[in-house]
Amino acid sequence: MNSDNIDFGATKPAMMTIYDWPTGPYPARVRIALAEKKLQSRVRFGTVDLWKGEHKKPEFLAKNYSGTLPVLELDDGTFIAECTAITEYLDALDGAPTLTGRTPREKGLIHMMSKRAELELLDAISVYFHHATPGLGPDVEIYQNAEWGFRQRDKALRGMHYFDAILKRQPFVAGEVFSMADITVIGGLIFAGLVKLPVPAECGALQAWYARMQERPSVKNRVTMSEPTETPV
Ligand code: GTS
Repeated sequence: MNSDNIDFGATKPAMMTIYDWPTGPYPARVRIALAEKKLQSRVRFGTVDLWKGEHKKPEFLAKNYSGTLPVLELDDGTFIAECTAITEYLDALDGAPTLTGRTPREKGLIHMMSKRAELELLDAISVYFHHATPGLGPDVEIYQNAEWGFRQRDKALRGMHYFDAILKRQPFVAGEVFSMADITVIGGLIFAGLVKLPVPAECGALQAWYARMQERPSVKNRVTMSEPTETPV
């Protein structure tokens, strides 16, 4: 049986490995997706210490050329990096996608909004963290450009206003259902919390949506990865 074929009958399903840092905002995206898909029992986790720069060492770069977390390893030794790609893989495993779109229209909207959440929020905060704050420390942050970092911080704040406007008119980031796009914005707001960049007070819809998202077991239990209980709709 290869990694793509899940046999929930007699054959034991193949195990996967996630290399990540348990409290990281990008790792959170994949951890939330795993829990939403109820795949916790199919994965083991390998910790890569960001603060020691383990993600930039040759051993890890052999798994992911980009030197970033998370990375998924399949039981046949295939490595899949990039949160969007990993989420696509996990969502496709059971043949019943719930996070990346059921119809062509849903797929298009979810991918657009998830990419927008990366560009306008999550990746921008990441640049701010790595360039305009001490980031992961002088041994890891070998090049910093504070001006670029502060520009990206301001971009992220504008992004928060954008997503606030979106969430004023619809319950979820890509429309009527919870999706990968919500998970990407959640990753952005987790990172915003870590770098102490609060959601502006006037972004009430974004704040209310985030409070709702934090009630989801997948979000609440992302660090411990304990099994979910009831997931609110
Ligand atoms: N485009 C990548 C993805 O979507 O997977 C970005 C991944 C990413 O930046 N991951 C962070 C990382 O490796 C992990 S965390 O900061 O969220 O924990 N950062 C380390 C670095 O040096 O960029």
